Formats: sequence, C-alpha cells, structure tokens
Amino acid sequence: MNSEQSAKIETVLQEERVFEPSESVLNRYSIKGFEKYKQMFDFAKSDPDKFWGEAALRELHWFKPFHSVLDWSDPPFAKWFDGGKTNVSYNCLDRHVKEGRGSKIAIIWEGEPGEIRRISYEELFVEVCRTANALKKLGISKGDLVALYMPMVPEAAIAMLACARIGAPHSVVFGGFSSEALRDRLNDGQAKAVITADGGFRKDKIIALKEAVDRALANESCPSVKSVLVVRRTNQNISFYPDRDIWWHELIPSQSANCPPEEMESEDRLFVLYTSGSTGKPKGVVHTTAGYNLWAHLTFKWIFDVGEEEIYWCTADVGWITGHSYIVYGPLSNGVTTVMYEGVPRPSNPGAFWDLIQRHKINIFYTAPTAIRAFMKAGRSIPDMYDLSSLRLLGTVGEPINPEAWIWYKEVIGHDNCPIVDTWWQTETGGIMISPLPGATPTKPGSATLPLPGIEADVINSDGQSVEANQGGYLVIKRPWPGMMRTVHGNPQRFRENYWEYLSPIKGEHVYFAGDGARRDNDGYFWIMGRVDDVINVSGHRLGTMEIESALVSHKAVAEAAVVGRPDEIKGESIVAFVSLDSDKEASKGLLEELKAHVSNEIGSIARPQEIRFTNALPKTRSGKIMRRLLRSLAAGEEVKGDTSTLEDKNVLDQLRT
Ligand code: 7RM
Repeated sequence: MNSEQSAKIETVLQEERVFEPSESVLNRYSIKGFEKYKQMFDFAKSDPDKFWGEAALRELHWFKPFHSVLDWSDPPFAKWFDGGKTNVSYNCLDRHVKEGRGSKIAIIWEGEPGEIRRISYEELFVEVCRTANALKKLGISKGDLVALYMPMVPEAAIAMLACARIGAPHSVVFGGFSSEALRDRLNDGQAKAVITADGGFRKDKIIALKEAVDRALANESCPSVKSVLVVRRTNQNISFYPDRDIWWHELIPSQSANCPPEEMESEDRLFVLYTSGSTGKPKGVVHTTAGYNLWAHLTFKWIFDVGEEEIYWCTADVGWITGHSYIVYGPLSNGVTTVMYEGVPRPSNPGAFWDLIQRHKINIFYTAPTAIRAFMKAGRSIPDMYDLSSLRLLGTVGEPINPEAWIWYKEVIGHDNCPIVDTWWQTETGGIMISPLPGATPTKPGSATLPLPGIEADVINSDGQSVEANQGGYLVIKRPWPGMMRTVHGNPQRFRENYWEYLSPIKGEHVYFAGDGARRDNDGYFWIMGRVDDVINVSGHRLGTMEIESALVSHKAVAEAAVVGRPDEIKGESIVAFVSLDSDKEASKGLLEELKAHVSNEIGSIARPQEIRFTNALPKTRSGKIMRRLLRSLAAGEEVKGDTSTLEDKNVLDQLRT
C-alpha cells in the first residue's frame, strides 16, 4: 500500500453499540438467529458447488439444466452454470403468471407530477412481450446491444425485460448523463438502438432526453445506432427523424402479445453497465444471464425477505446497478411488488418520500446515506408529520453511513421497530456482498457487518497478507461468486489487471480487489472506509477523478487539472478541482462558471465541481506525479501533514492555500 492509500484508511472508528435482532424481528424472518446464518455460511464455504448448484436449481427456472456449477479453469474468467439454459424475463414474469399469481401487482409506479400506475404481473408480461416483438421488428436480434436513456417510468423496466426476453443485452445510461457521455457509451458498446423518452421530470425541471440523444447521434457520430424508440412522457416539442425515430405508443400496442422467451446460455450477456474507475473512461461492466439472476434473486430474498402482501421500495434510479438489481431483477424474480418513483427529494417537496410510504403502506424501504443525512439536517418534524408505521425493514446502500445517521434512521424513520441493513456492494459485484441478515445478524451502526453466505471477504495488506483485527487494509473477495462481473466490455485485460491481479504480490492468485479500504473489528465485522483509488463518491454516485480532469482539460483555457474529493456532511464527498490555465488565459469568475458548466456538459451535472481553484502550477513529485494527498488536505482546509520532501516546488503549496 502506498502512502496515499494508507493515509486514507487510518481513521479508527469508535463505535461500540450493538443491536441484537429483537424477539419479534427474529420471528418474522426466514433466516432466524445467528446460528442459521453460520450454518449457511459454513455450508457455502465447505461445499460451494453444492450450495450454489442447489440454489440455482431451486430458485430459477431452467429450460435445460447446467452440467457444471463453476468453471474457474481460466481465472479470472468464470463460467457459472455452464451448459444450462434459462431466461431472466421468464424468471421475472412467466413463472409467476403460470403459478396463478398474474393478478398480483408487480410495479406500483408514481410519476413526478403525481400520477399512479399499478401494473400486475400479467400486464407486465404482456407489455414485455409486445415490446420484445417490437424490438425484433426494429431489427434487434439476440446478442445486439440496446441502450436505454430514460426517465424513471415503467417503460424503462419493460424495455429491460424485453431485451432480456430476446437475448439482446441492454446498456442503461443514467438520464442525468450528458449527450457526450451517452455518445461515448453508445460507441463503446456499439449499440444498435436507443430507447428514450421525449423528456423526463427531474426535480422541478423538465429534462430534454430526446434532444440529448439527437446530439449524441448528430453527424453520424454513432453509426451503429439504427433506430430510436421514443416514449412520450413530457409532451415537449422534439425533433423527429422518421427514418430513425419511432414513437413507443405507435409501435408497441399493435404488436403480438406472444413472444416465446429466447433460451439463453447461462453465460450469455444480460447487460453492460458503465461505471467509473481510477483510469480513463468509464468501463462497461458485463453481467451474464444465470449467475446475475441468481445473485440478484437470492440476495434480495435473504436480506429483504418480502412477504406475499408486502410492498417494497428502493429509491434508486434504474440507471444505476441498484436500480437494476433491486428495483427490477431482484424483486421481480421473487414475484414481489416493487415501487418505482420518478421523483427525488428536494426542498420544494421535503416530505415526498414519507408521503409515499404513508400512502402506499410501504414495508421495506431501501435508500442512500446521502438522502438520510439530508433528511436529518432538515429535521425530524418533517417525517414526524407522516404515518410510517407500515415500515418493518430499512436499508442503505452506496456509501459508508455514519453512526449518527444510522441511529437517526433507526429512531426517526424506523421508530425503533425496524432493523437496519447497511448493504455493501458494487456495480461489479452484481448484488449485495456484505450485509446483515435482519433476523440473524446483530448490527452495529456504521458497519455493513458480515459477508453473505458464499462470500469470502477479507482485508489484506499490499503483501497479500490478512491484516490483524482493527487494522486498515484492502477489501478483497477471495473466491468467485455467481453475480460477479465477467469482464470489462471490449477490454478483458483491464478486467484482469484492475480487479484480479491488482495487488502485485499475489499476482496469479486471483483475488478480487474492490477498490475500497476496510477494517475488521474483533467480531470480524467489516467497516468500509471508502475508496482507496481515484474514485470519489458524491451522494452515492461513483465518479473517476480522471474523467473529470479530462473534461476540464478538454476546455481550451485549461492547461492542467487535478480533481479530489472533499468530505461533505450531506453528500459524503464533494468535488474540488485545482486548475492551471494556459499562460495567455486569465482566471476570472466568468471562466470559473464556464468550466463548471463545461464539466456538466461533458459528463453530466453530477460531475459538476463544487469548487474550482486556479493555480499557476500543481504540486508534483520530482517524477511528475500530482500529489493528490496534499490536494485533498488543502481542499478540506486541513494542515498539510506528512512527507512533502518529494515535492518538486515547495512554493506551490503556499499558492494553493486560499
Ligand atoms: C451499489 C453501489 C460502489 C462503491 C463501493 C463503495 C461504495 C457502496 C456501500 C459503500 C460503504 C456501503 N455500486 N459503497 N455501498 N461503502 N458502505 N454500504 O453503490 O458501483 O456505484 O459503487 O460504493 O466505495 O466500492 S457502485
């Protein structure tokens, strides 16, 4: 571990409270008591093939059973359930309808202007079949990539499932990304079609999704894209290119509702989802059919344990992995009623979430620490105005949760009746990896607790040795699991090097490096300490500092840029950029705003720096490396500590202190 990284994992948490599952909680859950968890964990560890093989046969429908559970003969390229044939949309729809549960509500959708749609499994099944047939009409066949750039409307879930039905992998691009970011992703994945909407409602604005698609495709800059399917959502005026664009409402309703699911090989691609890493452009994380389906299904079932009459709500956007696994695939594969909400909390509507919970009598609520911290700051008088007594389980995801926010969530939202599940995982892991099982695991505020059965997590140092209790180190996963990403789209070498062979002393051993620092306490509980690479986490959104730096440098006035995260009370981290200008350019307030807007344009508003500091030069080592550790301290307004002897020009530091 280098000094940059170790500096990040020095913090020692002093949290000693433990909450055992209460008697009533214990009785409510299928996985009851710590012993039961231990049994499952030990079984999965001692005979993983049997554990996963049995689970796959029990939990999923197979057109043809698999002949092997895990093929790890060519690490890190895993094959799970080889020889088997299944279909994710079948597992999410057909089987529930066939089992007589077609009239059960699959999705309760609430639009930002307040409209409500309740879609049964039967209706969802029909819509997905029609959409799947429509995609075929557009020339999409098995293996073709379809991009989605959509607001949070049911058509987003329908389109994902329709793709899965015909074996066309989807690539969902978050609607908050810019046309530039969309173009990069369309070209990287060679998408054949884009599914979008005229626009979307976001906060108090209407966003122009179709216009962004038009810009991304302008001047034949994405030659692979042949058609654009457009959902009418906002009714705003848009341009229409008849040889390329087609309205959803003109194409889908006339399609046949009969579309037999494609029998997919276990390892056929289900989707590609782009995520930020420490180097270069975002990478396309590839997930495949059976393993991903099983992992989303099982983790959802183990952790949320949703009853037949219960209502579950995850507040993520389908543009992120949390939306994929825990709004769409996990809940639907389990035949659960999942809520999809187009809105986001904001000052003009501070009680929106609690209002939704009250009106829909939501039982399980899954959100991000950043949202909880914002609610906490706004004060308990707002949630106290609502009836939240339907809640029985609360979850968090996306970033570390501070113990204060954890306790507030438990007391103010959960009225001390709901266990809290702090779930650690990543786009790459497909589903939750470290989390309490609410009926089994005693919780500690701020700890994601223990790995799920089948997950062998550890904290190691740069020599590849497990570190002692309470020591910081790298969080790693030591054996493959069904939901693991299979490769980086178009770049298997990057997959190998960045994830499985990153820790040089154990090259060849194939240990999955998550990019996070962590510590285990005396009970073996994991305390995640955040990224140790150049990834920053702003409100639970992952951004690569390199990506933002490239965006800045692409502006004509900028010579060099360095971006760091600064601890932020609400967002977790905020973006601070240090920028040096070309010698003939003047720093000004106008240019500062222009640069912020430029980053929004290049990536999306989530990447807009909160602060930009102009400087003549960046602090560098003699070998030319930017010393980010110093910049992080400066951005946080701290004393610059530690070794600065490698700094080339000490005067630079004084200049940067503003
Ligand atoms: C699901 C998701 C992944 C990164 C990961 C961590 C951070 C996520 C937690 C967490 C502490 C958690 N996917 N992270 N969950 N840190 N406790 N419970 O967020 O690919 O977008 O981000 O998020 O740093 O590496 S992601």
